[in-house]
Amino acid sequence: MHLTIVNPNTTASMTRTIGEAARAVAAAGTVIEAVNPDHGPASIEGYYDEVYSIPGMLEEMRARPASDAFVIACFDDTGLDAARSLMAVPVVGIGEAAMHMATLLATKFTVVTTLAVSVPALEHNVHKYGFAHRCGRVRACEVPVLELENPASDARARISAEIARAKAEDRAEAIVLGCAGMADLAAALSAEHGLPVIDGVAAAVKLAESLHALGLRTSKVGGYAPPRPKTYRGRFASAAVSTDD
Ligand code: 5HY
Repeated sequence: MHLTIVNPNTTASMTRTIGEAARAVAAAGTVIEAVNPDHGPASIEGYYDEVYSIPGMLEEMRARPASDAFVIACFDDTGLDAARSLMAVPVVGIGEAAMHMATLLATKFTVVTTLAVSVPALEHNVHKYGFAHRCGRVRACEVPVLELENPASDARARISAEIARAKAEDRAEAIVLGCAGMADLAAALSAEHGLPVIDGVAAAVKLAESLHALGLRTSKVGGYAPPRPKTYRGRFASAAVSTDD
């Protein structure tokens, strides 16, 4: 299968880290293409960044009609519903995928994300996905997204310290890493803390492969029905869909 991973921010080095994490778990025969838009925020931290990352992300998907599935590699599941409306093939968000995996392994999990500004949107997703009774807390380790890329930063130590607090205070039985940029830290942190630490990129790749292998596609009955053809004006004119789409 051809699986496209879209990093909705515009930081190519982060897209490379995400692509490597995806290829590390992909099945034989899964071709991974990791891409990011050229325009939009360098990182997504909060609602404002999120909104400006979505048009570029959707354009990257629309430019790849031959892809068998898509993964949105931002833990906020940026524009997930819009992408599922636009695309016929499965679209998996790394946030939702990681939370599903966590509930298969533990009665209670904690999400450890980057900055406090990201927490409300993630708490909203926890409720939206029906995991409010399984997620003890969404915590921020106060490491900016792009600091995850800096080998000299103390990012890993700060994430590890937050995991220790989650075990002690939330009675967390599993940890969900709340940023795509943490993808390469899961195995080491799991070994260090003796519990499952779940990376959403890997979880989403395996779920996308499963949906494809089962021949399952997004329902076009109801909320994810294709966007209706209509006029889009100004700089978004090209976002309009037609009956040929
Ligand atoms: C992410 N931001 O996974 C989110 C994490 C966050 O640019 N990639 C980003 O902090 O919301």
